[in-house]
Amino acid sequence: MRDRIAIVSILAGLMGAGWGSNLSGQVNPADTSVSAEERIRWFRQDKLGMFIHWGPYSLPAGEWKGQRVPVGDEGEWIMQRFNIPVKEYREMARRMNPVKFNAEQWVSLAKAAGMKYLVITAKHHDGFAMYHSRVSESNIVDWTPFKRDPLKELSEACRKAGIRFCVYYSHREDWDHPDGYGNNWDYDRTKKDFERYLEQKSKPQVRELLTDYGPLGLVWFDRGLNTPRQAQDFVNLVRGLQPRCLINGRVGNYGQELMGDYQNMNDNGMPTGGLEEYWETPQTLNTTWGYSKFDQQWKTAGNVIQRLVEIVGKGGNYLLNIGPMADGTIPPPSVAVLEKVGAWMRKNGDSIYGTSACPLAEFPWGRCTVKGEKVYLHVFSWPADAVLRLSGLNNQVRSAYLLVDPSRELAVSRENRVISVALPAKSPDEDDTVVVLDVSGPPNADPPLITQGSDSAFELDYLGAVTAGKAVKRFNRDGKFHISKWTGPEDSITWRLLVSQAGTYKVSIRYAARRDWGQSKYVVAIGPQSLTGVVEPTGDWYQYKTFDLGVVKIAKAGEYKVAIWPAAASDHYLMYFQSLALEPVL
Ligand code: FHN
Repeated sequence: MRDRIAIVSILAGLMGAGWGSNLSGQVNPADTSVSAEERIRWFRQDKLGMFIHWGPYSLPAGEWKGQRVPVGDEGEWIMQRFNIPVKEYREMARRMNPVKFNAEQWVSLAKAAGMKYLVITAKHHDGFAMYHSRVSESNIVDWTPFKRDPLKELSEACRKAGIRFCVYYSHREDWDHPDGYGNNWDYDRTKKDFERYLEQKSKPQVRELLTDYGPLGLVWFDRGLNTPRQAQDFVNLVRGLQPRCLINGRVGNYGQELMGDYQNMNDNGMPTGGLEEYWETPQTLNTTWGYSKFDQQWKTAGNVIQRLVEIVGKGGNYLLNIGPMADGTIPPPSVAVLEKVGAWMRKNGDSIYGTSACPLAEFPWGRCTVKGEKVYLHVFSWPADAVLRLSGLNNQVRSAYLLVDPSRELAVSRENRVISVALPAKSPDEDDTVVVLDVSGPPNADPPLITQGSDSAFELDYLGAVTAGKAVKRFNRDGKFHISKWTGPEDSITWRLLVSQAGTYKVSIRYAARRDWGQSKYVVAIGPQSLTGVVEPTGDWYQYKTFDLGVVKIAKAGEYKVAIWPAAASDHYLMYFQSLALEPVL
């Protein structure tokens, strides 16, 4: 389908990026008592959290009646993998007696590793509550000889240590409750009343957690719900009882608009770069979340440090998981890795906490983070000639030094656009040595100059784009990235293009637009020329389609600016923009 073409003038207002989330892509309603920005402040500062998967599944530890959960698969899914009947699973859970559990030790390990928040499985998919629930007898206090409430003890230890206490809650999946999602081996799927499960167990348990454990940093929901309305109920429940408590992105359905306070990457996921909304990636220290006696595929401290830097350098948070054993022991290899990470964090934490995404492109030798007037260069591979080179930074460099040795200044020179820093001959830290550049003003860089591909075409997507106004680069929870939240002419996306081949180019745009977003007009400006498109609905949520926009003539080679913006203000997003293609017409 061909969109309407018209010549219009170019306009692209620049304003600060906007944040927030809502259910439908309609413009956000006014916030309630605590603003979204206020709520998420600690999360932006803290960057690193401890995730803990702990429940009755830690007892079989990856083995059930001689059958093994293969290494690489998830030990906490053992009940579902071997279709263990609820009755048998509950009998097994009776033996859970974590006499070695020591809340203060767990919390002090998190603290020593530089972690600032702790998220523990209050109930995983097996339906067993690791706290004293009055809603279901299937809980560690009433069902096991342990009789203690580990969440109570952990919440108190966290408070004492200044760590934010948070809970994971599996709100959809529940293999114990007859109406919960997922157990179709004990219960007939066709007879299930999922709403009844939500009302009888899921919501009352979330209410207990929000009522009995003091202020929670966040409730970490998992695997989404079936409808936006169901998810909104959980959002309202949390907001009503603890307005300061964060809600992660998985509260809502995966294929739908974000409803929580921030996005979660897929498990162990990593964006290519440059997201402009808050996000967090959960990752586990080996390959299972819950303890498995077979899984010895431990990440090294170096892996964890570099991963942390990469995530923080792209603007995200890192939630790193451990799977304690059934008796409450944290596997010694996890302890060893976390202690090493902690040793690095004690020396280099300034380059992580409170930093934001690096405005520069990725370097072959490492990554960067920024804070105030400082650029932290994280060197993973020490240059053979001991000279660190970087380009693209517009600021003047006042001084450079190693974060671990601020008294010794490093020589800096600049030739054309390349800054060189003279390093010591040997790397002081093989995992990551941090070089600090003290710069004039907030660090800034030119947007990347996009060059033509081998077929002479341009594919312009979120990566090289510069957003302005409310337009935001986002993760769509289906594993793809797009730009949205733009509603008016002041919200724009721009790119810098280096055209080496003059000629005629066919222009096409790829986006998703909800059914009620049709008829909105938008402008695509390519140098001095522009085209106007009319949004065509593509279906519900993230069904991306490509539309031809027409052709433009580029008379001579050179640098051009390409921009897109909504032609008029509206009360909904323009589209979920994915890419703009320019293909030469031969
Ligand atoms: O199914 C779970 C899995 O067991 C684990 O809890 C992870 C952690 O992010 N979340 C789910 C899968 O995405």
